[in-house]
Amino acid sequence: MKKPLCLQILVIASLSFGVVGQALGQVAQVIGDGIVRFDRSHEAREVRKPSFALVQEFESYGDVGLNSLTEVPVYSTDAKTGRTVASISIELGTSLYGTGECAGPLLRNGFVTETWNLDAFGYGLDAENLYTSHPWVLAVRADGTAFGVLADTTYRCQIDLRDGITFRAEGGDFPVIVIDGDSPQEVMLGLGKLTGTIAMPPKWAVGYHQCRYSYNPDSRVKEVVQEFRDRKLPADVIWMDIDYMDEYRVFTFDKEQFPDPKGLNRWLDSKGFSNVWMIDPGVKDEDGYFVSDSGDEHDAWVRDKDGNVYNGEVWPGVCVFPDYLNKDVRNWWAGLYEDFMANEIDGVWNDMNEPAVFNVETKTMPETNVHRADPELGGTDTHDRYHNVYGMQMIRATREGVMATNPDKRPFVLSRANFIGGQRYGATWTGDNSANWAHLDMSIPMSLNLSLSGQPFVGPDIGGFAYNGDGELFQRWMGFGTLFPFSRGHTAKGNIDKEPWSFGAEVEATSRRGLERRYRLMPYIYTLFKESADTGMPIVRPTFFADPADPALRSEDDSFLLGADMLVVTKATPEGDRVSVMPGAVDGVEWAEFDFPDFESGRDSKDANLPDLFIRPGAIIATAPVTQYFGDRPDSRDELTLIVHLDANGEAFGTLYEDEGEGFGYMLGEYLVTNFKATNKNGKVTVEVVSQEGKLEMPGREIRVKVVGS
Ligand code: NBV
Repeated sequence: MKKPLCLQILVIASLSFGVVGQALGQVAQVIGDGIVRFDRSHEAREVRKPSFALVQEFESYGDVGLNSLTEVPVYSTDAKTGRTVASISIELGTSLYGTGECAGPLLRNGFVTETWNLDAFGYGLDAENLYTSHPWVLAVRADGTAFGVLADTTYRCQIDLRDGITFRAEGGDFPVIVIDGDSPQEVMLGLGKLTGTIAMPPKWAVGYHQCRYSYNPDSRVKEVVQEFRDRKLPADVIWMDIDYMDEYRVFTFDKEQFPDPKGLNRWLDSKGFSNVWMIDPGVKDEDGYFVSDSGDEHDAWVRDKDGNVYNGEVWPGVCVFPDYLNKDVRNWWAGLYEDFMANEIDGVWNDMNEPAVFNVETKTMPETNVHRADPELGGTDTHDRYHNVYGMQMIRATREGVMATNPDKRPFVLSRANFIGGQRYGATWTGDNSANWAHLDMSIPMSLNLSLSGQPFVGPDIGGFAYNGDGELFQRWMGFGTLFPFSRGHTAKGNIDKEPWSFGAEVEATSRRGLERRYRLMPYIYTLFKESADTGMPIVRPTFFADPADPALRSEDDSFLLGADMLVVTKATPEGDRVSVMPGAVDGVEWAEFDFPDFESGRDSKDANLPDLFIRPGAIIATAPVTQYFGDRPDSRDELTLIVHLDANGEAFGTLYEDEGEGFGYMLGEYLVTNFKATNKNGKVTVEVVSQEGKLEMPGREIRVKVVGS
């Protein structure tokens, strides 16, 4: 349903910002179903810069008259700053979301953010820009219909939501793309088509990850891993932070502390642990160091405005920075992963790629530095244009390198900096947060708004990176952090230990239950990853997705939806006393609470530090027995427990996606999609398989059914 014509001309707020040259010369072309691209003028369209956000060049289906469109940006120029301004007014009752990685609450009306990737250690609630850039706003109208607006520019861009939606960007005119939809979900599907989706990760990456800055030497890594197994705390991944390197030289190993990385990785593998190792962009500028030397040979470095190789200080001291905007440089960088990955490395963590530079006020390289970008990316130009995509192009190259080395494995790359569309190359996390209640609280909306900006593979440092915090905070954070798409505990150097057992038996028990919940829900969560990879739908979604027309849900951000069928109600205050707004009943049937019996005792047990879980009326959620890691029990696919909550018609439906969890066989049909239907016939609930698709064999499995809510 498209809304009636409402041309929003002469946007109110603009006047107070000293607008000149305001004109309605903009042109529009349809580039997809419900997707329109606007340019400021015919001339602006002619010189439009290549897009980094879009997954491909979108052919226009033809020009469209502005009169036939619902949402039309009005362009102007800010007299003071010279920035190009594009504004869209909003109807009363419209709620605004997205804007990427932003501190503060879920609902963004009234906030200003700026796209400028920044190393923001210890950021606060009022931070205007953080590590990633997403010039994108999702607008949900009062009636639950929605639209999304993308300012397709890589330059520094202010997103001002104080009065409607206004983008103010440096670097000249930029296109604005509007996606119109019947619902916010439909807009998210449009964003997925436009900017691409995540690739299916290896299943181990969907498990729990344990990190700290740093686990060193290698004996400490082993100790931590052994504790997880001895204490039966499910986990899949251990991370090697920067201290494994030889004096922070990337692609090297400290000979004393990590003398045998391959041996370590093999040992980890024997314990069912996958490994992720860090690589930063800053390369120590040093003759005789192979990365520095071969980068010199490849003329790989970003240059300053005078044409000299740019030097900036980071961990190893004076560094040079690869120019990832250039294809030859990306290929060279990708090639460095061959020997590195040969140490049986599973995943790569690209940190500091805003890029972060020490000892300068801006915390990054000068905007006048020069990138020799590929012609298709826009050609040679200054850093102000390419700053926000530097990290994105780094992980693009990393991913290519990892894939070239291990062509039969699914790559896993985590990046701190990124740009909208960068979900195609890697996952992200919310950077250096702090161990306090404000950050615990904020980690929910931050993950949700990133999800609503096209990046579904996301989560915070569980437990908080900066500072210690205490057991209470840690256990509450583990309680819901184990239900985020990217689930990783992490902490900074010098802090106390923050493993699940570090705060005593009670915190360990809560953490274990949280982890066991994640592994029990793995069939459901993995199915959500597949849905996201196929369509762009977020994995965690705001609660208002349950009923986008319900105004009471619009600012609810203590709870979140995991997929469409499950609601997670957290306790985000120390007292656990804030009451979440629940989605209303569906045709008279309420969402039903459910839980899993305690793994050890088999008894139902309620843990006040864990979030409450609810299932949607009419849904079936597939769950599995607890495993300690992916591949722990290859036969565990054989047992399923279907949690069923019947709707008003006495029916429920659910989907389960399964594949090998690794490799690309699934692309050739080696998968199994099973659609279940539950029916209540005279008080007896029967579940049947209504359809199946894919070549993978259905195990002769035992399926248990647990009906809840009645
Ligand atoms: O590599 C060390 C840390 C890392 O643990 C953290 O997660 C990153 O966000 N890194 C930043 C550099 C130093 C931060 C103080």
